[in-house]
Order: sequence, then C-alpha cells, then structure tokens
Amino acid sequence: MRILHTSDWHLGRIFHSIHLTDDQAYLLDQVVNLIPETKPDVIVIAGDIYDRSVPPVEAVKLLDETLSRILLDYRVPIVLLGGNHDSPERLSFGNQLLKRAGLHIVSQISSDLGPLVFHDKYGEVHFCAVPYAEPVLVRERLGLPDISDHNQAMLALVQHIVRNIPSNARKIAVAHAFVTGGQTSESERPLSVGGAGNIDAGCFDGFNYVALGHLHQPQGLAGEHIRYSGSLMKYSFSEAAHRKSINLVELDREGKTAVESISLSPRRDLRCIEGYLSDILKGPQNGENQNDYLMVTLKDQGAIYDAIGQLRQVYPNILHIERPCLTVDGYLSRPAGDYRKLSELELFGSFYEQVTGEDFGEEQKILLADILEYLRSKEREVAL
Ligand SMILES: [Mn+2]
Repeated sequence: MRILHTSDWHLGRIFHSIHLTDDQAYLLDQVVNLIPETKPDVIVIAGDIYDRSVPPVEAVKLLDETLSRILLDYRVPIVLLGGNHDSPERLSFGNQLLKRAGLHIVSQISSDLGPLVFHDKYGEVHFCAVPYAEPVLVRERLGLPDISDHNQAMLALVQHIVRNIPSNARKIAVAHAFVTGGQTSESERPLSVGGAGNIDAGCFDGFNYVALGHLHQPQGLAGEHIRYSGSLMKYSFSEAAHRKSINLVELDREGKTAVESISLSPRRDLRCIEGYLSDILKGPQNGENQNDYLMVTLKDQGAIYDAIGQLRQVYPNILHIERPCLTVDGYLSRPAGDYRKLSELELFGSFYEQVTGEDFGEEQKILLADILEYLRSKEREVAL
C-alpha cells in the first residue's frame, strides 16, 4: 500500500497581514499533481486543515477544490483529521455523506470511533485515526474519569480503536499531537497552557507507521516509522531553514515501511537576511527571488528614514525588520527577550509584574492557565 502523508495545511493563514491562500493553492496543486506519479492508495492529512475554527471563504473554497480534485479526478480516498486549530463540528460537516465518496473526516470524539479499513493486494490495512482533543473531552465522551492529561487521553483513544483491529493486521496510526522529543517551531500553538501537552511515543507501540500532524518541521521519531510530515509551507521565520515536504510511505505485505520524503517548492520562499541597508538595497544576489517573503536584520546603527519603505522598493514582500543595533540616546538598546517567543502565560505574567510591581505567583498562574484553556476550547467551539 502507498500512502501520501501530509499535515498542517493551515488554510486561511494570515502572516504579517499577508493572506497566504495563493501560496497555499500553488503548493496544493503540486500535492495533487503528485498523484499520477506516486499512485497512492490513500492520502492522509493529519490535522490543522484550517488555520482557525471559522476559516475565511477563500480557504473553504481552496479545500473544497483540492479535495474534489483528489476524489473526483483521481478517486483516491482521503483520511482528513481534525487538529487543534480546527473546529471539530464545522470540519465534520457532511461526513456521513462524504464517506461514501471516499472522504473520511475524523474530527469528533465519541465512543463510536473505530478503525478505518482500506485494502491493497495483500489484504486489509487498518487505520487508527485520532483527532486532536482536550483531555477533559476524552474523559467525558469515553466515560473514563481518570483521564487527566494528553498522554492518558491518547492512550485511551488508541486502545479504544485498537480493540476492533485484528491483532495480526497491518496497522497505521494517524494523530495530531506533540510526541515527546519532537522539534518545535514558532507557528505551532501549544496544546496545553502551562501543563503537559506532550504524549509518549509508546502510545503507538505495535503500529507499522504513525502519520503525525502538529509539529511543522518534517521529522522522524523513535525508530523512524513515527513521522511528522511537517506543514505545507513555512508559517514563521523560525522555519526559514526548513525544507517542507510530503511523505510517500510504502507498506509491504509484512507491514514493513519505506518512507520517501518529496520536497515541495513554494511560489515564494520565506527567508531571513542580515546586513547593512546600503548592501541590501543593491538587490537580490545569486539568483535569489526578490519576491520572497523576508525578514531583514539591519546592522546599521542610528536612525534610518523609512527603512522598510526603501527596502520594499527592492523586495516588495518584505514582512519585518529587526534593528538590534538601533542606538537610543547613545545607549545600545537590545530587547530583553523576544516577546514573540513568550507564551500567553509568560506575556501576561510579565505585564502583571510591570503594572502591579508584584510577583505573578503560582496560584495566579494556575488561575490564568484555566482561563486560557477555557478560551481556547471556546475558540474551537468544542462543547464540553
Ligand atoms: Mn499546526
């Protein structure tokens, strides 16, 4: 069996005020065009289909077109998983109807969750697809009062589904989760505020391949058969060095897997460059694309009139400038820390301490973490 494994499309993503839909369409066209060449039996999209629970119209349209091309033009079944950015209810609209056309949307937690069964010339392959879910939801829906963290929730869901898979069957797990040991980037929203959002790779013992979503850097974990395909494109400057790709997984008769990573080429790359303004204004060197999305770090000291405006003449898609050497009143001012790398909890804590002059204590931290968790589940529109 051949499986194309992708995840974290984040359709509708806006990055530094730029709508990325056209870039996403360009990449999804590449993904669809891989089908005649790679001849997959199943396509797995392991969560974070949309960037937010109520996606913009263009994002819905792009997903509709892409799924239709895969199913109507090529008749390849799809396993579409809900991630932490997706609204489980909205994503699963029409899932009973769409199942008949080969689109298997798995985004809601219920005790009816069971394996999806596909076939190749050697027989059945069972897919255990576990959408992202808050532990409290899993506890309630499965009626297991002891579940208190993500690891317990994942283990319970996997066991719940595996009960209905014959023990000698070849099996594939699909999940949207943070497996311990994975490398994070800045565009992933933490799965738990202040608590443990990670799960143990041991949850997937006995699977022939584990198709993961959530982490945006393509990577393999524990024995290489547990893999993140990574996101469709770079969604933060911390990903500038990533090579985004999609995994082609070949599963043989015995259940052994071979994985080939197929690179995706974006319409515009996302890059970080550093230098003096006068040098950068000389324009692109060595065949670099001047339309790439850029973060520019200027080494110049002192004030510069409208640096971004000047740079935009040469690089129209410059998104952000850093001025680490900007001199204010003769002092070299450097930011104490990069606020963009702080969690909401840390940001609020530092704000609280600045305003009140008092420590942001443990008790307040726990209270705020609860409020943030509540707001997140509200945002995903998950009815607890
Ligand atoms: Mn994601």
